[in-house]
Amino acid sequence: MKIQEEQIQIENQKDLASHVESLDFLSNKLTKQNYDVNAIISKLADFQVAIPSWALGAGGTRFGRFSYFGEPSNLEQKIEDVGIIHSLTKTAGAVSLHIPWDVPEDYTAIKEVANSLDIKFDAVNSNTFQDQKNAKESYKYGSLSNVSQAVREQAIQHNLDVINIGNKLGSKALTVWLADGSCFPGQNNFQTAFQNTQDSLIDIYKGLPQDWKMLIEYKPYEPNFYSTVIQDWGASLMLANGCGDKAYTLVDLGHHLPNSNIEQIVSILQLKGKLGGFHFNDSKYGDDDLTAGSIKPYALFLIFNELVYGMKNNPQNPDLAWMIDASHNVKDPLEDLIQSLEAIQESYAKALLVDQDALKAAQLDNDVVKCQEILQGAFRTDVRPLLEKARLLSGGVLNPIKAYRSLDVREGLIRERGKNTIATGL
Ligand code: LRH
Ligand code: MN
Repeated sequence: MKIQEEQIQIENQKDLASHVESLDFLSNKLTKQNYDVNAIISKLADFQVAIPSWALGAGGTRFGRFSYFGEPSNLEQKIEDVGIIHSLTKTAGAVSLHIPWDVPEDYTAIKEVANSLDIKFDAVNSNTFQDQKNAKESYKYGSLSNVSQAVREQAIQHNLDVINIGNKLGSKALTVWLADGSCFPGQNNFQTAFQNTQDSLIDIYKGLPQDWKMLIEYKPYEPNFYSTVIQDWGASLMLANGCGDKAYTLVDLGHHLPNSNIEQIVSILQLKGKLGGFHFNDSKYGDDDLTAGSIKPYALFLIFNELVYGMKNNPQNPDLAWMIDASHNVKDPLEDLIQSLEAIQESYAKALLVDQDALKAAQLDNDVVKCQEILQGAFRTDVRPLLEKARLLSGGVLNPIKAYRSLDVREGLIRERGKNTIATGL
């Protein structure tokens, strides 16, 4: 399924008048406050977030999985679905593959499909948290940290194979997330597990092409429930420093213990030039992988406020990898991803309205009330007309969810694919 340009035009005609009215009102207000509205809109239009290839079907938990009919049953259909999201939002111009869930059968064909939909290949993800059929070694007791050298070598080779696959697709980064850890006290020697992981990551790092990055993702628990080798940003940072300049920390928003100050973590990683990228989602309790901005929108805004500050003041930190990592138990996967994109863009737009110089001056005056007024003034601004304009200028739709439904996209996918297709992934 491909959404045609004339369908986009017809959908936009429905909302154009109200859009122009609200944009004029907001632009006049912001221009009076010396904001460069067009500069903000072009930053939003340039801001592309990668869609996870493992989140285009219905997710599930150990308690059950409820299918969403018309799911993509191969990589080509997954990229078509990313194409649908991108043609509506114009902010999803990349896909992040997970190996072996998404090994291309025909590289030329898959690159042609992606090119035709203006989709790039972002970071590729290795998977040493599941045993593959006829694999010689098991990852039951860990992979890169495993006490068995044979298991570690199998896991290292898998990561080198993933780099090779990504290289053929034009990807420039490897994301490593390890489930490695323990479920009971005494099960692991923490130092041995950490040192094995460091040595294994260094072996993988040696296979990293010159212009690639290694993104080391941390997580406090699950599937291990007593210790996780790469449990937090500190462990990831130490391992990245142990590898070298091309290794960075990846922040998955759901991978923090309750009430963690993620914006502070993001700020300091940027200061140290070691922030590599994000897995955007939201959560109330654990790694719930819910829609970004659906539970803690102010927290997402505060993270983007630190990112905007960092993008201006921390040239030592590289361009970031922007990716979503979510799982859909009760929503249409494509609608869920569209809502995440909207929340991410909205948080970025609001953060671009923070007068960083005024905030800095208020901080130097210890004028705590004024600091909050500056932040919340930006957060309380309805920036949606700016997002709409960015989409319009990029050839997208003013209201993606409304268009997705009025174009009956899900019904169209079910007509094309039937009701029994299951997408690979979580
Ligand atoms: C682990 C994680 C990691 C992926 C997986 C699909 O919780 O966030 O990024 O490999 O989800
Ligand atoms: Mn993740």
